[in-house]
Amino acid sequence: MNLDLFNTPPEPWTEPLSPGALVLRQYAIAHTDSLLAGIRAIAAQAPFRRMQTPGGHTMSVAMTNCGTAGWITDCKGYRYSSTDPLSGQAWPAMPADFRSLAQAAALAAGFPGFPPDACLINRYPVGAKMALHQDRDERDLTAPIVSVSLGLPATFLWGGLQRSDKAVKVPLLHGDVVVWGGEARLVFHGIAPLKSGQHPLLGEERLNLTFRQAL
Ligand code: MD3
Ligand code: FE
Repeated sequence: MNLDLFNTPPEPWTEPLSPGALVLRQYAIAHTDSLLAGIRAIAAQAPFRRMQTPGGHTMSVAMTNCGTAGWITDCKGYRYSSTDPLSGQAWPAMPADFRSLAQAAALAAGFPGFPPDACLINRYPVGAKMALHQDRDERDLTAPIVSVSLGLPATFLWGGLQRSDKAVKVPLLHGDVVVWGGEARLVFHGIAPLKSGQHPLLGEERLNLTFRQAL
């Protein structure tokens, strides 16, 4: 009989979302402390900032990056840059444990040898959202993207290959990892406005890391 219901953290479990997309529930939970320490150090060098879209809007999500490339947007468009436009300096290096977590998750989802060179870090305060979009600024669209969710829960919107395709809602919780590749790589996706709440470690905030092979 198993009476140890409370002391042992659950093993991660997987939920296929659609062909090419696999949710690894709680896969990052044991790495929470090192991820948060890493993000804190990265943000000390390259602060979170709300970027401008080419259409002239300010994003509700604040962003920073680590790695040899970082995703940016401004009035000139979306792209990867090897330097942080705020400082003119290289982005902070990607911590080795960030890279190995992303690589192990990709392998678990059937994408061996994933070499992420960019990690975009998104910070959502309550009410922040991300409109439906495709990620297509990366050079090699056959490489997957690995995402890690921390803090408050979010409703992920999972659409189709056309912007007009109806989106399915998928809850993403603290510690969940999703690997998006193959047929899922160019699917339209977004995040519904973050609902208010209190996370024991992150308070009124959600963080999301996306690991990419950008260059
Ligand atoms: C599916 N971020 O940064 S993570 C993004 O929670 C982004 O901050 C969301 O969409 C967030 O571009 C969603 C899940 C995600 C990330 C990238 C994808 C899903 C994806 C790329 C292709 C397909
Ligand atoms: Fe995206």
